[in-house]
Amino acid sequence: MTENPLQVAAQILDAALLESREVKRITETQPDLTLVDAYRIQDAGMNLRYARGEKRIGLKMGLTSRAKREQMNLDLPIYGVLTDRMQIRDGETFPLHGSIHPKIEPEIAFITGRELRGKITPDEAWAACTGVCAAMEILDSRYVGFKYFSLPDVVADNCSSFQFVLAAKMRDPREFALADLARLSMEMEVDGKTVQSALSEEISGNPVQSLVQLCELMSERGLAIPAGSIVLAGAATQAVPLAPGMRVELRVEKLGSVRLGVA
Ligand code: OOG
Ligand code: MG
Repeated sequence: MTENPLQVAAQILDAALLESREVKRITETQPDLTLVDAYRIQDAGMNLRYARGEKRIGLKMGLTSRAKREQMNLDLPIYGVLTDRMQIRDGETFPLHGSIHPKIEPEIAFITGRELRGKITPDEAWAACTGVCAAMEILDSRYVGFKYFSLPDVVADNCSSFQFVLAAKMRDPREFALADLARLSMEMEVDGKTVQSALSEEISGNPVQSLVQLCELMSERGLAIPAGSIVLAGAATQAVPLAPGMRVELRVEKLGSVRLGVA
């Protein structure tokens, strides 16, 4: 009997997640891995998590800013899945144990009010949102040294997703014109000192454009964004490594702030 290599890869990455340990890049053993098959590994990995009771509650876009594409040396937007167990509440403490080499990054999140499918315009995407807020994503690649240098590797690893935190205060999209979303200053502080800052336009030109791209990427696979999804638009700046005792805060103009402590 031959084992399905995509399923094997999913199991290797899942074991690394469960045991908080690094593994070799999948493309070291499967050098011809395509992006299409990498998403299949991601699906298989998520199925293992759903079988343990995790529920899908959203999606994340990655590599939607120049800063992130340069940091990771990769040049195409990608997407991953968010589950209920990945969510930390605003102001909570991140335990650090259980992670490998976590990094945090400043994001903007949307809540979708209806199913989105196929080619949509930014106006349609924005009209479908029922909430928008400041958010931070904690990444934790399962690969040695948080290095992968290939899109299929990072997609197979659910795009380095680990945890995320949404601002407790969700804003009503009707308070903002679509163009306003591209002009928000974002400042991420560690222990009261600014470590990263950017304008929200760094995210896809306008963070709503990330939602449009997500819809397109998913529809290429025959999928839709379900109503009620949390969608992370991708980081505006490079990610910052987490260390014990840090207090991290992201302030987004007009949206408010979101905080996280590190144990
Ligand atoms: C890939 C995930 C990128 C973002 O916001 O750009 C991402 C990585 O950096 O390992 O989440
Ligand atoms: Mg991110």
